[in-house]
Amino acid sequence: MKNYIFDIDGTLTPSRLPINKNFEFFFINWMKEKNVYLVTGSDKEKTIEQIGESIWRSVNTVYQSCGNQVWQHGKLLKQNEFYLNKDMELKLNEFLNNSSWTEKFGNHFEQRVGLVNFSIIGRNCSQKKREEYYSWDMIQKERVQICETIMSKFPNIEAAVGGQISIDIYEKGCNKAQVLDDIIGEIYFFGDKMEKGGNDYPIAERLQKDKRTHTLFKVKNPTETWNILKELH
Ligand code: M1P
Repeated sequence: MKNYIFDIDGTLTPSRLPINKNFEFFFINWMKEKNVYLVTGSDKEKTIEQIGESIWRSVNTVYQSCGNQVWQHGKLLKQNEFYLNKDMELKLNEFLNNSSWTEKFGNHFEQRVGLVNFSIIGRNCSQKKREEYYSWDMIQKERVQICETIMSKFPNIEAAVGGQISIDIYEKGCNKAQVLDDIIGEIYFFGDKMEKGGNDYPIAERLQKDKRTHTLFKVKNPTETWNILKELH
C-alpha cells in the first residue's frame, strides 16, 4: 500500500501563506483514492487557514505540532503536552537579547500543543521582514546554532529549524518521525526541510535507518511539489 506524507509550509504552501488556488483544486482531485497524510510544525488554525478546510478534513490524518497533536477527519485522536521550564526560557531569552538580528516584532514564544515555537525576529513581523530574516539566516545560520546549543545544554529536548523565521522545540523523540509509527507500507515523503537540523529530517533519517521502502522528495517550493505530483499517479 502506498502512503503519501506531505509537510505543509514550503511544500504545499509558501511559508505562512495560503495554497495556490489552482494547486488546491489539483491536489483535491489528485488525492482521491490515495492514502494522504499531512505533518507540520504548525497548529490546526494556521493549517486550515493555509490549505483550506476541505483538504484538512479529507486527508487520512493530520499531524499538527510535528505529530504532537493528531486529527482525523476533524476528530482529535491524541495530543502530547510540552512546556518550557524556567532554565530553557532563560537561555532562549539570552539568545533573543544577544542576537545580532536587532529588529524584534513580538510573539517570540508561541505555545502550541506539545511544542513551543521560538522566533528571534518574532512571529508578529511583516511578510517583508520575514523574507529578510530568512535570507539573513540562510547565511548566518543563527537558527541552526540556537538548536545545537539548546540540545547540548538540555539533553531531554529537541529543537529543529521549521519554516522561515523560527525553530520548533519539543520533548526529545517527539519529532515528525513519530508519524511513521502509525503508517504501514510504502512511504512517499515530501518536505522542504530534510537536511540535518531541519524539522523534516527525522522522517528521512528514520525511513533510511529502518530500511523501509520509501521515496523522499526534497522540494524547494510548492510549485516543485505540484510538478512532481502531475507525474505521480
Ligand atoms: O507557521 C507555521 C510554521 O511555523 C514555523 O515556521 P515559520 O518559521 O516559517 O513561521 C514552523 O513551526 C513550521 O514548522 C510551521 O509550519
